[in-house]
Amino acid sequence: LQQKGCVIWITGLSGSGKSSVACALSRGLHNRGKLSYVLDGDNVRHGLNSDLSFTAEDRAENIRRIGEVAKLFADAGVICITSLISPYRRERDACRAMMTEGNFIEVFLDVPLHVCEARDPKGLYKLARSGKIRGFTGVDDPYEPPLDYNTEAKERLFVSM
Ligand code: GGZ
Repeated sequence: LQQKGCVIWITGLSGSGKSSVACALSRGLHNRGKLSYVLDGDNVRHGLNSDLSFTAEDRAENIRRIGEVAKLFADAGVICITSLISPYRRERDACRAMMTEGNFIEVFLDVPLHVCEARDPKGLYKLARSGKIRGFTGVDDPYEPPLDYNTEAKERLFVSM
């Protein structure tokens, strides 16, 4: 396998399109003969992270574990694409710090809350607004966007979709 592994870390609100972008990216890489693997927060929460809730502590642990697994994939030469909200800057930075410089690419899907909320693919925002779900990211739980992200790269990603 002539390929250097890395982590492409996609972060953003629920409904911002993380899973879709991850899937499209993985397909694009496959078409170019590159081996990739998607770690999706929602999926991993059914298995490895089924013991975790959405408290701040458990979200931090969710991010940490997915970071560790992503590093294993990258060490094995795979392009590991993660798609979880990962709302905390500190935990995302800790994942970056585990990796060799340049092998961790953070991609922020900068989609305004009102757009995510209008999409509401699973009806979760509606439940959060009516108080049936508490601690929903963007509604009554925090999301910390990356600082100093490269808007040019954001546009490139947008164009290539
Ligand atoms: C945010 C929640 C919540 C709460 C359930 N807050 O859009 P989805 O539905 O399919 O993906 C979301 C997913 C978030 O899990 P993550 O592992 O990505 O989150 S984190 O990184 O913060 O640990 C959403 C659904 O689970 N979901 N309850 N309270 N999203």
